[in-house]
Amino acid sequence: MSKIALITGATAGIGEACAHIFAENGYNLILTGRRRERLHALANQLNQKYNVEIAEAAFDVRNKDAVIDNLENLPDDWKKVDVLINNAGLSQGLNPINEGDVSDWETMIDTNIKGLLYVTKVVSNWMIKRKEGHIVNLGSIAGKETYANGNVYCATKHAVDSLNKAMRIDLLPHKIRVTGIHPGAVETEFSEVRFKGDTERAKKVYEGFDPLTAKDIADVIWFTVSRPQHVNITDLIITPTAQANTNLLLKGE
Ligand code: NDP
Ligand code: 8X3
Repeated sequence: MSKIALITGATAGIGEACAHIFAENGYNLILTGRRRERLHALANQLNQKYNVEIAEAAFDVRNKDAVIDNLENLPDDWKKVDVLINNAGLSQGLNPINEGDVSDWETMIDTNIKGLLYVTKVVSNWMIKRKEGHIVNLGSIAGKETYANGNVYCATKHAVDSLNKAMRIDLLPHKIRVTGIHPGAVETEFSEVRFKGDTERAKKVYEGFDPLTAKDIADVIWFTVSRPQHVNITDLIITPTAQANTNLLLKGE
């Protein structure tokens, strides 16, 4: 039986790029995200290209009951998940803390922290039964540093960094590998989502330098997962060459 990877947020960006590279390497996939039609289109595309099986589960990671229902209702064979990629996440807004929109804060906290926890609780228990598995958590350079107006997004990614360490400790007895991936600027739909559909503003974020692509990050994730079983890559920060940290990005050279 082929290995299985469950990818949250597979409808765009890094999650979608992971779906491609894992399918290329023969993994059967459980693809999740809210946009059902995108999941379906991706599954069709991968089915045509690769000899793999794909399960689609459209749900919002913020909805605890929907997470549990969708995952627990998968057929038993699909619960033998080898790799969980906790990728679904987003940023909303870029304002000083006193001007922040409380509903944006709640969206980020509910998605990036609570959603990741709901999925992890279900899938880690499946892995524990089999005494194997690998969990990859998408943190961010924003989880290692804090930048102006990034306040709550940075806080959620610091929480992911902490949970990544916690999972490594708590799941150690069960031989589950846990890896934190912390990208800098990756050109995806991320800034479009942050700026709520303002594509002009989003485009400007990536002007004047070569940003990372979703595939750059998916390649690194695949590298961590494809190491021999006794090797765990605990934590990686990946930036564009033009980026030293969250405050120092060389544009227009
Ligand atoms: P995209 O916006 O391109 O993709 C985000 C994915 O997350 C989409 O598939 C989206 O699916 C899914 N998602 C968002 N909210 C929910 C939700 N409530 N329920 C289920 N799925 C959800 O962004 P990226 O690919 O760039 O981001 C992926 C991860 O990488 C995020 O955790 C992000 O914080 C992190 N990251 C991104 C960086 C960047 O510069 N781009 C840098 C560092 C980290 P749908 O809308 O269909 O639900
Ligand atoms: C996304 C990278 O620097 O825009 O996590 O927050 S940043």
